[in-house]
Amino acid sequence: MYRSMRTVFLALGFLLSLSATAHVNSPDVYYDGYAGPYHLLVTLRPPAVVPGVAQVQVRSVGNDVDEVKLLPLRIIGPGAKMAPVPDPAKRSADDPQLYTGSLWIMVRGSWKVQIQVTGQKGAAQLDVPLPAVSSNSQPMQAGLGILLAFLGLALAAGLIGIIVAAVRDAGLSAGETPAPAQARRGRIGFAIALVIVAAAVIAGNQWWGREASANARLNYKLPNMKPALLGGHLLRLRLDNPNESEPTRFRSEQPDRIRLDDLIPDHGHLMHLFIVRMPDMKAFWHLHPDQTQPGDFAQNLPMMPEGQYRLYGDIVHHTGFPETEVATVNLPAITGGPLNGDDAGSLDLAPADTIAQLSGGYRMVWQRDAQPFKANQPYWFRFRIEDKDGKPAADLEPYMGMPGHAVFLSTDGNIFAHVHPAGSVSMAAVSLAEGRSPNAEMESMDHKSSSAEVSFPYGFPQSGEYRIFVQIKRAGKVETGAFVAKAE
Ligand SMILES: [Cu+2]
Repeated sequence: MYRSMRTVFLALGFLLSLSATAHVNSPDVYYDGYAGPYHLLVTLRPPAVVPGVAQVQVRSVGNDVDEVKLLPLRIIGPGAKMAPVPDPAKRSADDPQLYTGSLWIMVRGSWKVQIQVTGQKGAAQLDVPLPAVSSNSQPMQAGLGILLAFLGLALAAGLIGIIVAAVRDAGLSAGETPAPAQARRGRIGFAIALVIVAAAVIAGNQWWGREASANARLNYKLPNMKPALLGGHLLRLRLDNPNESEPTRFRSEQPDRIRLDDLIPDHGHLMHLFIVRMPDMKAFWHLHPDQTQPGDFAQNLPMMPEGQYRLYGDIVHHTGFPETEVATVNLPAITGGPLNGDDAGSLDLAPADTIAQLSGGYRMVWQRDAQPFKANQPYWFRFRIEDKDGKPAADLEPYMGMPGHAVFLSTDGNIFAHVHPAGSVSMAAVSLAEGRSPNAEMESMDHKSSSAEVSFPYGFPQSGEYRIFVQIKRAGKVETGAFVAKAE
């Protein structure tokens, strides 16, 4: 029987109750950057519901900052230039290098927080991207609901009472009892007032219900891409766009979906695809599929053992809004071809506590202390590359314009973050936030790595077990180290 090409549609089942953009279930932004001469470590916690309040924490690495002000702005478009008055951040009483503040984010989408610093070396600023979505709807607390219902009932009864008194008693002098005609007018007034008040309450309830369901529809849903295997080694990915784009003025109108024809490259590629074998997480690849048409990507797979794999596809929209498209697939053994370009990975990674073996006797050493990690705390994850004699590696090269790339992944696969030395934000969004072209970040980057150490700012969003995959480039080859981590 002749079969030119066999298409196997793969089963996928990837349902998550939680969701977040730009990574999976890891919405907070950790950023290591410079406002002019001032070195800052920034943590942004977007609100769970938009409109809502974002929490901002700015830590000055040096001792030279006097004042920090915060300003939320859209990344692109007219809103990017319409600056409201910045809010001063509060300096911590116990830690003078720590500044905190909160900002109202009124609309979902691609934001940045402008951090204005004044200090001993003058004034400077840093723009940090902040993607904001509603990830859930807060139901009203039962106690508050009962209280408000009771108060509402009292208001309605009071209104009816006032109307009855007005039509029945207004013409009477004090102590006089209403005549039968007035009492009848009172009863008619009562009936009419009851109908009007009841109609107002029912209409109000329906209006509120429509608003609430419109809000629930605006909750961010994690996009599930659809994978298919063609010809035994070509992975085709059809992206999913389950979310609406900008909020429409009238929510009952049919809203637009987030577009997929507006993707911009992030550190050189339209998609960064991470493939991790489950549940052992010993096989890991960082690949860069080609876009065949808007919303469709294709990737030639390397040699892969049969098994279940989790896929995480990072993309960035023209607004700087990042998303991670996810899928779970069962793949047969794939003969595959050699990796090329920036594609890299390994099919047999033993996870290390602190020392990961690289090729040629080199090692990647995690510079961690014995302290356990606490969830939602910013940390610097530092890794030193050393040669077989334990001396710092002298031949590190940039990999896609950066000293290193890291993936933080919970062992159940439900928390994923793709992090760089500058932090957990999309590098394309950083360039846009600074008013430059999306790939300016790469071009401006220092193309020699002078240090044998690479560091990543990040915080675990929840307690649990994690794997950290760290990729560096040395002697023309990308190497991956895998580490186990636990957050409390
Ligand atoms: Cu990367």
